[in-house]
Amino acid sequence: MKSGKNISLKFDSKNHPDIKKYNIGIVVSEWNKDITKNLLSGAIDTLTQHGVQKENIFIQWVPGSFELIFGSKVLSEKEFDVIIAIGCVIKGETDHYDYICSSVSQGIMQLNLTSSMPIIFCILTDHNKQQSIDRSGGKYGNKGVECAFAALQMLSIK
Ligand code: DLZ
Repeated sequence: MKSGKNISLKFDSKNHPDIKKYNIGIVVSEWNKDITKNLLSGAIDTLTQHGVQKENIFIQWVPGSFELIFGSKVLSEKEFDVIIAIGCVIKGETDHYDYICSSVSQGIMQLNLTSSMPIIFCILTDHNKQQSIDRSGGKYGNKGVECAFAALQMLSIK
């Protein structure tokens, strides 16, 4: 498997005895659900395998990636330690892709500046469906797994 950079190497759960206490919010987009559900299960499996309690993971579905911004904002006003925003934007025939990608990346970036918890960007921005399949449990791994590791690493900064 061609894996690229593996951010999981930087996280060692032995150094995080408090991991059982962490509350994690996940906002996930219904659009391209065949892809986002694989990203979601990759994230949940990784979090629980490293000691996060399943009952401490809250999942909020939203219609599309554009709504990840508001969904993340709402969760950022609650008692979570970290939020993961999961989506998949696939390029179509129009400029819609560019507007959604730009809005959601700017929106999540701004929330990271204003809220007291990190919001992890787990949003595929692909040119076609095959690229998304390859990155959601296919030949390039699962971005949901990587983003779960990013979330765990960011907890240690908090
Ligand atoms: C409308 C739309 C389109 C064309 N493509 C995608 C996509 O590839 N991925 C995605 O997550 N959402 C898409 N959407 C839906 C928008 O994100 C949003 O839900 C609607 O524009 C309603 O605000």
